[in-house]
Amino acid sequence: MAGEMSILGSAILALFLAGYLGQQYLPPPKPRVIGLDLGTTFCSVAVFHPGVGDVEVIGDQGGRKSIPSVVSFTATDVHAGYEGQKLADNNPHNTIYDAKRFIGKVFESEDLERESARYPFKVVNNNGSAEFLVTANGTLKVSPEFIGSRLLLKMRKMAEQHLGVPVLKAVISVPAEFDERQRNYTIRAANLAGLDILRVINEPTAAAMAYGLHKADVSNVLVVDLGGGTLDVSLLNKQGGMFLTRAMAGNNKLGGQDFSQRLLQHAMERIRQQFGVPPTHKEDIHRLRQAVEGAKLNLTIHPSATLRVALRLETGDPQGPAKPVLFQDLLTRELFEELNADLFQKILVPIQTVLEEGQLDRAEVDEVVLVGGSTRIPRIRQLIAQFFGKDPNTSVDPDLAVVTGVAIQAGIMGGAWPLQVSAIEIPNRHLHKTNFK
Ligand SMILES: *[C@@H]1O[C@H](CO)[C@@H](O)[C@H](O)[C@H]1NC(C)=O
Ligand SMILES: *[C@@H]1O[C@H](CO)[C@@H](O)[C@H](O)[C@H]1NC(C)=O
Ligand SMILES: *[C@@H]1O[C@H](CO)[C@@H](O)[C@H](O)[C@H]1NC(C)=O
Ligand SMILES: *[C@@H]1O[C@H](CO)[C@@H](O)[C@H](O)[C@H]1NC(C)=O
Ligand SMILES: CC(=O)N[C@H]1CO[C@H](CO)[C@@H](O)[C@@H]1O
Repeated sequence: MAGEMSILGSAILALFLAGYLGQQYLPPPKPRVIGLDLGTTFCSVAVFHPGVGDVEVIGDQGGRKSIPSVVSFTATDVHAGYEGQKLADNNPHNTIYDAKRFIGKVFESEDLERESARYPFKVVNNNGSAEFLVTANGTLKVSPEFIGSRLLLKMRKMAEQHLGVPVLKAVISVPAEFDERQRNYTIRAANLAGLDILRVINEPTAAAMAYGLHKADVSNVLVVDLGGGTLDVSLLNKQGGMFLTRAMAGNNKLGGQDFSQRLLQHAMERIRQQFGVPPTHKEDIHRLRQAVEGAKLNLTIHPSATLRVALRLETGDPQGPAKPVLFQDLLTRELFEELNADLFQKILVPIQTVLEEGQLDRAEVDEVVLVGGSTRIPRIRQLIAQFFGKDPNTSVDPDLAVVTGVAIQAGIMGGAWPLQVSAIEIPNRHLHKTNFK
């Protein structure tokens, strides 16, 4: 009997050992918790692979690592991401973007009217909450969280297709300034997409985690997030494994599109100088705008870029045909920096404010983290480096820093091995964001 027991015991032990050893050679388990960045203009989804300890950002059908935060309604379907954006020109009244600016927010009716005037689609007031009026398959009112849910559903499907397993759980990021209601409505958007949210994490905290700062020996982290239209600066203080947002400031009217606008104005003036008249055709201005956007991106890598755009100019004779011309102009990085010098300086204003409010000297900031595509601009990096007297952390793609950090948090929540310190946040209930215009 004792012998049998010991044989059985050995067998169990052998099985256990085989299982333990086998684990190291078997493919690691598929991640079951995804990390989501539901941005104002772009969204991304990523997972943490426990085996290799790497974050993988998941692409769409075209392999693109972010999708535009755009949802377009037609009579037969709802299109999210690039498919939605493609419809924007032909279906402007039913193509909703910037929904994040409305989610879970309570508006005074005048504020909402002012906001809605900025958009080609109709925003209506439902007892203080914003709703979008869509006329595709009949007329319907859709909520900002419904728009969010379509984007989240699209990303959930991208993840399921890529991983080959069903995905039901996620971690999601929100701006540090979001109040409890805005957080709740963001969770509701995820629930509508069939996702259970295990944790909501602040965007600047996620960016800090992307750099491994939750594990590093740092106490003060300053996060500069400069996107297409807004600048957000947050001062984080780490105590043990906890991130506390000490101060926030920003400028909700400063971003990449303002820098492009300066370049566009310059190009218009050059056209007037070369041909005597500025372009007036809508399509010409559209193409010029695209060329300028391309040149701006090139100037972050190269010292110069050439604008080359075919235009049809109206030369004064109202009956005469438009004159086809080829506009060519060399742009230098130096010129781009001159045109935007005053705007670039404005970036330092909220940085100074968070330091004052956090009662911290600039020398006490341990790490500076850059988020958002516009922080690729060399002059902006240089200004920030000069201000702090040290280089900012730039090794993570600034467009993917937030989703990378959210995926790390998702990996921790999913019980990924090796276990890591989780970034717990202290709620910033009484903190207010200072905004500059
Ligand atoms: C159009 O609306 C009707 C009524 O609300 C609904 O039953 C139908 O499923 C909708 N069709 C599509 C394609 O969304
Ligand atoms: C409108 O909102 C107020 C305050 O949030 C609430 O008390 C009231 O019940 C709401 N009315 C309707 C019709 O939903
Ligand atoms: C947010 O959701 C929680 C949990 O469902 C609830 O207790 C709380 O009252 C909600 N807060 C707001 C402001 O909606
Ligand atoms: C930007 O760079 C690419 C590749 O170097 C080039 O094909 C394109 O024409 C450039 N665009 C501008 C506006 O300089
Ligand atoms: C240039 C710079 O500051 N690099 C830092 C980025 O963050 C890591 C921590 O993960 C530091 O070790 C680097 O020195």
